[in-house]
Amino acid sequence: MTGVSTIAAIATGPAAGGIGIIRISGPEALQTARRVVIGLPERPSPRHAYLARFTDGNETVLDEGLALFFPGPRSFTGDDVVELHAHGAPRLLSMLLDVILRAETVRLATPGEFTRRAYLAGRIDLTHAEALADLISAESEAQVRAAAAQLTGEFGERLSKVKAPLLALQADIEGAMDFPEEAEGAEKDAAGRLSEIVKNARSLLDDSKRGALIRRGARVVLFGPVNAGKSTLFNALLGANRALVDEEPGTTRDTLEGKLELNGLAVTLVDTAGLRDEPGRIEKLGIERTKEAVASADLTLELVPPGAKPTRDDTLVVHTKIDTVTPSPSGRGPGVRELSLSAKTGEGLEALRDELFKRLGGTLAGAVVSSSERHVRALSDIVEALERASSAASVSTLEVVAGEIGVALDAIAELDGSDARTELLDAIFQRFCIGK
Ligand SMILES: Nc1nc2c(ncn2[C@@H]2O[C@H](COP(=O)(O)OP(=O)(O)OP(=O)(O)O)[C@@H](O)[C@H]2O)c(=O)[nH]1
Ligand SMILES: [Mg+2]
Repeated sequence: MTGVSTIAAIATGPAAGGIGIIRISGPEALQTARRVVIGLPERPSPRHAYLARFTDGNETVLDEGLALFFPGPRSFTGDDVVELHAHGAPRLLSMLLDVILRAETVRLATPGEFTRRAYLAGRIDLTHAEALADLISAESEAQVRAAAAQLTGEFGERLSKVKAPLLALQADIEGAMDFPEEAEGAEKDAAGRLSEIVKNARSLLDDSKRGALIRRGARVVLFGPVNAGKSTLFNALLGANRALVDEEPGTTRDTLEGKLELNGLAVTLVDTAGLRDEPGRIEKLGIERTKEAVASADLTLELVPPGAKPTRDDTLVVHTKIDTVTPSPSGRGPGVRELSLSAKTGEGLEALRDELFKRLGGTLAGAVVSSSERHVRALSDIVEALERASSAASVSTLEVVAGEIGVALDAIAELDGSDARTELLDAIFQRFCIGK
């Protein structure tokens, strides 16, 4: 016996639907399935869809559907797997699962346990498992695409283009340290080889950052003086009357969030309390929140009403209420794009949407290779260690260079799961739901 337990769970969502799937994985999968299935032959053909009847464990038939047998090791989890495709009635599925779980050798799967087994069996790697979790929780088209890009393994491929030459370099340096008479020129060569590796790591980091932004969605904050037209623009972009609008300055006191999708990119839009010199007590609290919102933004729009001037140079400037003035937006120098619009008439709104998409998503279908915040953090560590190794290569000893490369290699090992710690695994697989 393998010692692996047999697990079972409902693999489809909790709502009623056309089809509901119960998945059983482990050495007892087939025997267990027979508790509720009539119609599976003694030796079912692999991956064949058998017309089956599902019972209450006694003789009473409850439903009709399909039963499939995926013998290990060529199954998703690497164990024997049986899938029962019944109708998607939540009550029916839980009755069938109850009967299955009454078998002593079977227990309910924990969240993500099927995928965890697939990883442990070497069926998928860690980045693949995370991509699956992302795909399951994707809310926008761009999120689906980012997860898919990761699923195809492009990320792992590009990571290995950093890892392999780095391992080779480390081996050379250690050789040179052990045999100093041959070390001549190794330092010089190390710098050159490192700079190529750093370049690849950095570009992977940049692409992953963009992917992570797509995954969690971008935060766009509306910022500006009272009465600039923030709430009016907020409502116009959301296409709904979410925020109160009034000619009285200081209408908005709390931050307000709304979600929209820009050509498939998920965006959280944040309306904030307007700024002014002598705010009331509550308004002051609101302005504190405005500052926090701006600090957490991926992009801040500074709304400038007619007659006023932009105050920051890290924002996208939007001149408002152009229906009330003959346009003469103040420039910020060549090359800096400023927009003008009227949230009231809708003029300039399309150009704003285009500009937002350009700044946030760029070319979505392009070089998105990963969508994970974990990857971004790990890659930042890798790039930093490699940069330290690079500068050490020109001013310091080989030992120091080797030390920094070692740090980078450890971070890479953690990233691709070749040295994954248990708590890291827990954190990743807990993001799944039961049955996945
Ligand atoms: N003509 C015109 N009026 C506008 C436009 N946008 C907003 N307004 C008016 O300007 C006033 C203030 O608009 P709000 O959207 O509440 O401005 P705000 O920036 O949210 O103001 P606070 O919440 O007080 O900071 C309201 O009377 C709006 O109807 C516009 O594009 N054209
Ligand atoms: Mg407002």
